[in-house]
Amino acid sequence: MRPKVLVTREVFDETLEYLARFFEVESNQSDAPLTPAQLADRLADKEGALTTLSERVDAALLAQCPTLKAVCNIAVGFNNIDLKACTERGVMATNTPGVLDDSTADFTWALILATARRVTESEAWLRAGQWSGWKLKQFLGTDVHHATLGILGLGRIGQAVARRARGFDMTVLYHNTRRLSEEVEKSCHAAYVSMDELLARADILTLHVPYSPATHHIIGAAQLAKMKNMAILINAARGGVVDDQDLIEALQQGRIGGAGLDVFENEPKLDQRFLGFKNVVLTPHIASSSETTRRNMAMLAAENLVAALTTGKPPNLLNPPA
Ligand code: 8YV
Repeated sequence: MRPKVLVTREVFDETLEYLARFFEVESNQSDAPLTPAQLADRLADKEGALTTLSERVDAALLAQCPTLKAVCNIAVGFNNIDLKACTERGVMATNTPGVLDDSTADFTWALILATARRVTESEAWLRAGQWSGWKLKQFLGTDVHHATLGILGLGRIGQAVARRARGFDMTVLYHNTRRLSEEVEKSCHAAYVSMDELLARADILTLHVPYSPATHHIIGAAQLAKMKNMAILINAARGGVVDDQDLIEALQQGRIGGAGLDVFENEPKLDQRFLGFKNVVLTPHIASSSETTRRNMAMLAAENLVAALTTGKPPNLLNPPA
């Protein structure tokens, strides 16, 4: 009998067709997010799962899924998966690195430009029928070209963002837990600085760190206070990397220039006070969402699942001890 697998949210037809060549597939194509109890119920007789960030895979869930061998996330981030619990249960966990770097970097630039040049604010105003004529001082924005871009987390996505900054003749600074090789720095035209220097010098600060206990609220009141008054903060990484409460207070007090946010704490229930700021661009966690990239992410996750259950060696294994 072929192994049974669960696809927890809607995926593309080709993803299901590919999985069906190897497995008996149950898919939640209705796309309604599963409650923890529904997820446990559906996974009770499965060997594998294709998951998304909307499912929490932890010890409590795994205890109810005795046959589960692999959890393959359709995301590069895996903060929804308790890796330690997976390893203890011998459950392989995988993610989808690489395939979304360029699309996420493109979207980071969309947020940078939209925030700095007031794209969504002025569009909403125009759509509301308020444009009565051209004015010299209409929607004065902040220049992106020749500005200083600060990147916190110069990993694959951060590097793709940095490479794009060359076209805007920017100075690029970065901070990481460890400094990168000279070769990488050169290819990104990025200079390593301390966290404090990054905060103090960036005109635009963009975050590209994974979410973990170490990066929880890595940008909070103390960090925001060190930023320039006109600086723009961009977060297309993860909710929780920024302390949203502290960011809202900084915005209320005009202590930073604006923010472009694709991710939030408690998604999708973002703090409603964000909606009141004209200098904030808000998008619903879509940085990787180009048609091609989302298809590639789903297929890579499916390939991980096939490899995990047929060879025990999925290419993007996060917990080799499992
Ligand atoms: C995903 C993301 O679309 O890959 C990630 O970590 O944040 C997004 O690209 C999302 O996590 C879906 O699970």
